[in-house]
Amino acid sequence: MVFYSFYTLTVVAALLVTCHALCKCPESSGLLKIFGMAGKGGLKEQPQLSVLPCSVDNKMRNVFGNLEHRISRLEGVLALNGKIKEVGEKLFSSNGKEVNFASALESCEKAGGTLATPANEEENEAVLGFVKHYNRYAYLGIKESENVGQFKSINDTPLNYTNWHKYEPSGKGTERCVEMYTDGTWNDKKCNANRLTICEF
Ligand code: MMA
Ligand code: CA
Repeated sequence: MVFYSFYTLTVVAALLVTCHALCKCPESSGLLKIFGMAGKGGLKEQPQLSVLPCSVDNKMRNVFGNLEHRISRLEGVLALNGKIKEVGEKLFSSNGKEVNFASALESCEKAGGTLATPANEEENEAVLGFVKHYNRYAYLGIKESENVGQFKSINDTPLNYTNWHKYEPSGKGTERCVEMYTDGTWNDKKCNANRLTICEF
C-alpha cells in the first residue's frame, strides 16, 4: 500500500514536471521551447520557438515553430545573397527591371507588396542599396496629389520623411512620379520614364 502510494505520487510528480516543461510559456514573450521527435535519437529538445499562445495545441505549436525556423533560414539566405533587405518590419527587394511607373507598381502588387516608400533615413539607405547595386534610378511609391506640389505616399499615408534633391520637386504638376538618384536623393519625374523596380513587403 505504501509502495503503491509512493509509485502513484512519483508518476503524478513526473507528469506535473513534464507538463510544466511543455506548458511553460512566459507571459511577457509568449515563447516556448518545444520537444519533438528527431530521427533515430527519439525525443530531442529542438530550438523551435513559437509565438503562438500556450492555449494552442503543442503539436500545432511545433508545426508553427518549424515553419518559423524554416522561413527565418530562407530570409537569412536571401539577405546573404543581397536579394532582400530587412529594415524593422519592412522587407525591400528588386527584380532588377526598369519599366514605367504603372508597370513597376503592378509587379510589386502582383508579388503581394507595393513600391518602396522610404519612411525614414534607414529605409532610404536600404532602398539606395538596390539603386547602387543596379546603378539605376528607381521609382518610389510616392505621387503628386491633386494639389500641385504636394506629394503623397501611394498608400495614402502622409509623407513624414522626404529626401528631395536640391531644387526638387520642380515639375509643378508636370512630373507626378518620384525617382531616387544614385546618391539617395529624390526627384519628381514623369511617370512614363523607365526606372528600376524596388518593392516593399
Ligand atoms: C530633368 C528632369 C527633371 C529634373 C531636372 C533637374 C531637365 O529635366 O529629370 O525632373 O528636375 O532634370 O535638372
Ligand atoms: Ca523634377
